[in-house]
Amino acid sequence: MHAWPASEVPALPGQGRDLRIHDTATGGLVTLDPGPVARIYVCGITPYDATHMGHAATYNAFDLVQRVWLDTKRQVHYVQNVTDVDDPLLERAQRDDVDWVDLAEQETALFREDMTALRMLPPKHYIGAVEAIPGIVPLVERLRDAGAAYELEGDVYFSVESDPNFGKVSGLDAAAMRLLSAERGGDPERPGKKNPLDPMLWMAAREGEPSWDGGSLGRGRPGWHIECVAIALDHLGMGFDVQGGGSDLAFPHHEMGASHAQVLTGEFPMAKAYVHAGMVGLDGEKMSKSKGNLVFVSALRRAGVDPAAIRLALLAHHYRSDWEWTDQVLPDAEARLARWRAAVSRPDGPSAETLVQELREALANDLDAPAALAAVDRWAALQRDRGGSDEGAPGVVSRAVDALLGVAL
Ligand code: 5CA
Ligand code: ZN
Repeated sequence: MHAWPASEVPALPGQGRDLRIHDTATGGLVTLDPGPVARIYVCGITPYDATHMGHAATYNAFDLVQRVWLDTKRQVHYVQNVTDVDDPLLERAQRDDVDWVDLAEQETALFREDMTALRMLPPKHYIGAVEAIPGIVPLVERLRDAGAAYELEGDVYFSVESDPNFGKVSGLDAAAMRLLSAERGGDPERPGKKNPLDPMLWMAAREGEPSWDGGSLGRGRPGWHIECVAIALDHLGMGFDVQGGGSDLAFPHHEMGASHAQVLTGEFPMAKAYVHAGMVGLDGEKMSKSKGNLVFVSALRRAGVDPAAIRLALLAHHYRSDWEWTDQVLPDAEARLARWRAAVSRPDGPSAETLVQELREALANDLDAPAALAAVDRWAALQRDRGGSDEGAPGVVSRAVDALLGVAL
């Protein structure tokens, strides 16, 4: 699958600091020390509806991770999937009486447009679940042959008890896991499972649903967690630096993925840091495709909202906090954008040196984007109130805001 074009990332004078970021698995901050090529996997969309502000906020967080790494003069190897076959997608296609392939293609195309407009850096490998099937089948066979998977009425389940480290990513107790499993795509109530939490690895072909050749598994389609494991291991290998997604992916998705990978490779963890963004809500509820309480990036763009303002609206919230999209978020971001643009549209101004340092420190400190915005606000206020004689400083600020925050002034 093709991704979207990369916007240019200006090189800044000097060098940024190593990223310290919150890791869900250890429950604390870790300083990542990637090699010359940092490796990151971010869970992609299930393309049955348009990109909403919650998705955009999550992808914004992982875009910042990359910008921090690029500023430390590393390269970034970024992989993202598209869950282009799964129950919610098939259900929506049926509800709307459209072909599921067309729906997935349309929504993925719209996602690319949104990501391009928001200046999110593209993954090097953008891989659909369907195209990953030839790599998924052998992994499921290996899990089965290792005794970590079992069959139930033709479906193949992973046995969570085969992994001694099961539970270490999310740190949840069994009762909490069971609740979340039911809410987030699992089937804890299904009779015959060894453990209610066991997730499906391969679903046998169902009447009227798409299916693929699964070798010794028979025809069917892949489970959700093994999809991301197969893609991540294929393109990044074990022990990559960050696996990212929204906090709703910590359990079961990232927990199960780590478990699959542990049994397959004997290693834990699959990612050095499990990084989770908070949930964006609207009217007191998590914004979600199934609830329908959505603010779409594409709708705002169509209404003429500057994508840079949308991006600033996202950046105004710390990636780890849960926050609400209110009527005030966008006007605030637009006003800030206007102040910043006025401040950089002069040939000279206050020195940009401290500001670049503040931006770097803020982002390296668990992606503290609100602190980064506050630093630019201070510089812009100084420029407005007193000006400065540093020739070229506004240009440096403009490039720094672009390189580190993805906002084109
Ligand atoms: N395809 C899977 C991941 S492999 C999936 O979760 N797709 S999704 O379309 O439902 O979500 C895409 C990303 O957006 C995930 O990282 C998810 O955690 C995140 N996300 C979904 N809703 C919100 C929300 N309200 N706030 C913040 N992030 C969200
Ligand atoms: Zn995933």
